[in-house]
Amino acid sequence: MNINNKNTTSILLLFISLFSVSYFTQALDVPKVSVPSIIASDIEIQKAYIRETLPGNEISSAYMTIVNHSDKAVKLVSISSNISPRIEIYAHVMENGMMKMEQLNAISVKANAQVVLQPYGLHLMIFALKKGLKAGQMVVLTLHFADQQVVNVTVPVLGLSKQKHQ
Ligand SMILES: [Cu+2]
Repeated sequence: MNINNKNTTSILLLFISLFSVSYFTQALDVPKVSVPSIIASDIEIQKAYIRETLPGNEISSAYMTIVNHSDKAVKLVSISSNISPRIEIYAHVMENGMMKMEQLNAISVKANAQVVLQPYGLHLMIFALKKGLKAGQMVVLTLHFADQQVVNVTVPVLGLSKQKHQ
């Protein structure tokens, strides 16, 4: 999936989603800890967050920007965490005018480039949560890349429950 070809609409969506994230970050009761960007080797994870779950809901989603500072492409192939046995990569695609979710095997990030995981775009689905996720909680996600690189990122849970996932 080539997400470097951004058209005006996707740039607008990106702007709106960045705006919403900072709006929610300010408006909601997010813990006053600074969340540093995690740098392991040449891969940097920025602006990561996970959605709070609604009561009784075992599904959430996670968003972040994956920055590749190296001059080789990197590929995110799997994600693990102690909160869930099943975290998968999805994209939203338009099909006959309908937005659909489609599972992907990996996310490639070109050399010296970045890929944004965001609402209505690429994202991680977290299934079969062992416990509900509450705003303010911190969750460790382990990102496994194709070249054996592993990046652990500590991600805040944000209270975005006013937005439905799909
Ligand atoms: Cu999804």
